[in-house]
Amino acid sequence: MQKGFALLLALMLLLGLTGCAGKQETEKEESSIVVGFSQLGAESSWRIANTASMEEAAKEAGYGLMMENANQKQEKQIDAIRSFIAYQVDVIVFSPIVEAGWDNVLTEAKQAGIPVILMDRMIETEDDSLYTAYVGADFYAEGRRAGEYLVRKADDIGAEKLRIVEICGTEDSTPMRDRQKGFTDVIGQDERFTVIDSVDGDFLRSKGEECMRELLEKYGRDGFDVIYSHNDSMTLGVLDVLENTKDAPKDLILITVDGEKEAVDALKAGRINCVVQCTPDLGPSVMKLVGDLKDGKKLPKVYHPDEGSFTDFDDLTDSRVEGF
Ligand code: GYE
Repeated sequence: MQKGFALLLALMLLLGLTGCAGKQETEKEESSIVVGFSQLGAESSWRIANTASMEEAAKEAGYGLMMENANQKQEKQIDAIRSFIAYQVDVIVFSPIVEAGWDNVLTEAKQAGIPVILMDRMIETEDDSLYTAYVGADFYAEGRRAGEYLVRKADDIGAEKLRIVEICGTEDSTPMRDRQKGFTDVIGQDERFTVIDSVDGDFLRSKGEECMRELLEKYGRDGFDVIYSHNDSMTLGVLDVLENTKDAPKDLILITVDGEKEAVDALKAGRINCVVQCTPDLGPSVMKLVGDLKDGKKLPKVYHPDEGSFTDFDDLTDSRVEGF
């Protein structure tokens, strides 16, 4: 009874949030499942595509989706999760902006008997029972792929010494930590490579641009040979600077992660050297797990999509070389 009332409230909120018209209203009312989804922000094309993937997959599955966007604020995500608990949604899905600081709110969800699926990013906790499953990329493997590309490139051009600058994603987030670690684990033992600086670009194009300006000022045109950037948005910011700088460095090796269309096009145009893929299309896998939960199935604790990379060693005219 209480749950039914909560569901009704949840649907009212959902309709209020999305401004749905009559037909959709009927569709949602028929749905027996409501998913509360806390998205962390809208910082990149990856994130925007990820939000769309969640919305489409929920619609396809016939589930109600209550979505709150936290605009990059952890407190807002915590508030959203609390409101989902109050509404007694059936499942909570969220993409944690950083790894630490979730134990309290997730304990509240657990006590309310609401399963939690982590989507895209991981949390740091001693208690694995606070989430039912994780759906998202293997960021460590992505970092390794970036490093492996660089080793191959250095072999290919016969480089003896390469100075690397790393532009990092949001501090203390899973992709930032693991993309860094995977990369360093591959190149760390090889004397040809030195990471001379690691700067914070917060996954934003505007910050990527700012970082690049500062790096050029600090090290000069010939002060570094490689940029390893943790996402495409920041890389595109770097390219904006290169395009508008007279006397810009010429043979910079640019390695990026995500695989959005603009970055893959830049790879094809010879302006980027390597794009490590990270798919934002996680909605269908998440909704599949929601369905499995509803059917009482046991979920795998971790699900990673298959991913690869596109590089200047590939045949870039192949139609499979495509961005999202
Ligand atoms: O690479 C970046 C986004 O968590 C995988 O977040 C995601 C990352 C993605 O802002 O573009």
